[in-house]
Amino acid sequence: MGAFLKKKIMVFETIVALATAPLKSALAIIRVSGDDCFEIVSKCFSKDIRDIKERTLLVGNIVDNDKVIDQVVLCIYKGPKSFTGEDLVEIICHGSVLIANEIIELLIKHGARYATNGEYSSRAFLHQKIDLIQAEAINDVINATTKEAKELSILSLKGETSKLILPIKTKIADVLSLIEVNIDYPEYEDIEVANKGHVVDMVDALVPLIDSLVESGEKGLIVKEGIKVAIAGKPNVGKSSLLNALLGESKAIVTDIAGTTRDVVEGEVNLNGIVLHLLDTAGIRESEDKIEAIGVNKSLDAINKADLTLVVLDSSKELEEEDKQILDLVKDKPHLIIYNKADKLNGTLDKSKIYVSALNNDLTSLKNAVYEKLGIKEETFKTPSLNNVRQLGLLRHIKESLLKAKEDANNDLPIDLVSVSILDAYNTCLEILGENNQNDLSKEIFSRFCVGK
Ligand SMILES: Nc1nc2c(ncn2[C@@H]2O[C@H](COP(=O)(O)OP(=O)(O)OP(=O)(O)O)[C@@H](O)[C@H]2O)c(=O)[nH]1
Ligand SMILES: [Mg+2]
Repeated sequence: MGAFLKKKIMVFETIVALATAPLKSALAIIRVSGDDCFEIVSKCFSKDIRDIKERTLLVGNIVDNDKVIDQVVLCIYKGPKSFTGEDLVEIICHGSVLIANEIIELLIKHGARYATNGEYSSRAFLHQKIDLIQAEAINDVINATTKEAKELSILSLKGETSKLILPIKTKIADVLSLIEVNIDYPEYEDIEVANKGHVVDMVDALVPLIDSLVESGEKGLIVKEGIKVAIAGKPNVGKSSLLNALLGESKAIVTDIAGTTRDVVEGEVNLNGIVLHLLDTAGIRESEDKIEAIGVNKSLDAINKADLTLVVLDSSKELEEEDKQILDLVKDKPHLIIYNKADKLNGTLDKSKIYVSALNNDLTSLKNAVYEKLGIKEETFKTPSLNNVRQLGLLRHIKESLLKAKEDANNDLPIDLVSVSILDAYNTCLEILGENNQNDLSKEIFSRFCVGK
């Protein structure tokens, strides 16, 4: 009865979508997955695949009644041994958009429906083929714009990232199980009494671990998504020249007239694996000119939105009041001070300052400084990390819950009340992985103690 009900409730409609880009190419792949996959494909294929039990490749024709639409290869995966965990067929057809659309329409006519975004991955997650971190990683692999971001996402896809949360989950479960067993089975005298020390020790051990995971996650996020960098300064210091030099193309207009740039000019550059989303801004100064004043406001806005601001100064001139005002504006935000026009200087340069020459394309010290500022090292690219906003937010939540539990324990609250925050931290660990928390803790308890043997 139970299995019957489950089957009735969990109906997985058969979905279809083009897995490759909708462009003219040698081949295209159409994916079909779901409860009636083999049934539906059989209605449009020259062979009956309904009884296939093993992974198989078949050559044949896609047919609409007597009309042959294309000669194709079917990759047939019998669930649960498939990406989605369901019966799945990949139809490899000729790479014409017309043919692919015709096949998809035919499958829809026979009962499939077009898949929504990410539905194959969500099916894989629902059938526990992958956890939530791996599902998110699929998207990251597809969207990666640098080799480094792709490699980092592959680590998550392989499950390396999911492993990071396990020691935390286990340590929390140890203490939580002890508390639960104390409360639920007071008659078991040989079980250690859960006390404040257990909680404090656990929290003290886990907080540094969580802090380091947050730190590496934030760096991973930078590798994956890059950072927004505003180039700011007073007029004529060489901001647009710097943008152009970093991009390796003449994107922004450069003249010797102060106030050349009005709108924000954007560009993207891959700096040894980190994507910098650059925003060249209008020179900041008081201006009576209406258009320039609007440009200056946009500059201030760009500085506010940026993850890092490069404040550009003209190293061949004395610092002026306008430079000081801009430096004051960014003093509490991440910034680097860049001394441009170094080609005009004679004599030795101050090693503690970042000198560049946008004119001569001499930017090495700037590139190194950006790397140093972000704390990115070679190993960042190879270290698995919980590196998306959802995962980082949940990690921070675990820390807060644990600190609350420690505070409650130190205030000598009864242990069952202290356990409320610990349970919250535990459930948040499960949430990171997308696990169902219904029976998880009782499994933990039974696996740790001999209760109910
Ligand atoms: N010698 C030298 N001249 C430079 C350098 N960088 C820029 N310049 C010159 O400085 C002048 C101003 O350059 P821009 O890049 O337009 O300066 P900007 O800061 O964007 O100016 P606004 O858009 O007006 O705010 C131009 O004549 C550039 O050729 C440099 O590194 N060395
Ligand atoms: Mg400019």
